[in-house]
Amino acid sequence: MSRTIFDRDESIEEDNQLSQEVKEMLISLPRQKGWNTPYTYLFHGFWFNPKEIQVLRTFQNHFQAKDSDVFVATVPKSGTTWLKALTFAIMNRQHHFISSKNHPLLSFNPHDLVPFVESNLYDQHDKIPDFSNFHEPRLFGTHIPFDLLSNSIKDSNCKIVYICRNPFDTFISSWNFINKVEPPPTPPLNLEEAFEMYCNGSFGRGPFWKHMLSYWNESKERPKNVLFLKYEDMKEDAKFYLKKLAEFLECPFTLEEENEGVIENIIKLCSFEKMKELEINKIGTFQGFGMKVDNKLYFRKGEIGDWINYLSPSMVEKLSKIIEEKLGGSGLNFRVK
Ligand code: PAP
Repeated sequence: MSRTIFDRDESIEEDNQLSQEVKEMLISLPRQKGWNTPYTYLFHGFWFNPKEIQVLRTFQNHFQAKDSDVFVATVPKSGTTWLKALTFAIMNRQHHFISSKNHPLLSFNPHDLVPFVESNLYDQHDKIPDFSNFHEPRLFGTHIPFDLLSNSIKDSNCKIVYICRNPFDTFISSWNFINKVEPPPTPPLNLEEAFEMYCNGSFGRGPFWKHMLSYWNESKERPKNVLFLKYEDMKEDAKFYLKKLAEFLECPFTLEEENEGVIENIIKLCSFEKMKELEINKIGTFQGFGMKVDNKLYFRKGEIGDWINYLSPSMVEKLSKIIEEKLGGSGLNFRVK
């Protein structure tokens, strides 16, 4: 049912970045208070701010997938930057030798090398991106849940690598991040308020459990097209998962490469410690999702279990119950420490 004139979201009425179609659609969508906008809206089961819905519509309507495309997909703060770096390094190792002093990952942030389709490419509703100078296979990033990807992607043979992370660390990483971006939420979003939003699904491309399940289920149905990885597994045995990733991308490491230490060199090049110390990641900035972000914010601690320093016992109990209720029985579980 449409809202009355007294329930208007005035912030969208004068927003010329929103098309008339999206403005009209928003009137009838369920909504609640957003963390960076007056309202966040429930669009096909997921919570987005108005600009994100606009971008999604433009992307869904116009993106033409190619069978050779590769997507790195994530819930924010699950290891996106790391997986973008690893995937870029693996896919481009014939042109960009891993041990080269000029490797692009030494002078660019992974988000500059692997653009987000929704924020860097389809961020204007009246302008369609030009892909003519993209090399193939094209490599993109996205935070869009599988269900909302364009049909063109779902119908194609392209490959999607998904990484997720235990929800405790994902939440703490997100909360630390969003209070430091430009513009920051005003007033700052406190931990308790953000936690309630995370638990009800409206924070961090949520509900997080639906986001994860959308890719988890697809990876079971179409394992040749969707590879499902976990941050904690990658931390524990990066070599094993790098080999798996390269095989999935149909560019497996040769015996010669293995003997030359190429896998170890990729792990080192993309390690948290190495990337954090690069000049570009100390002083550079990234523009995306309507925010200006200092690259250094993408490299905070890179640990498993930092949530222990933030969450109260009752918060842990509440989130554990949600995880059990929403993901129990799916076969998807996490190491949290
Ligand atoms: P995004 O979704 O906004 O791109 P994303 O890269 O997924 O962010 O998340 C950042 C987290 O990954 C940070 O976690 P933390 O807040 O718990 O510290 C960051 O430290 C971690 N991270 C970034 N790069 C790496 C890396 N090379 N290896 C391991 N973890 C990393």
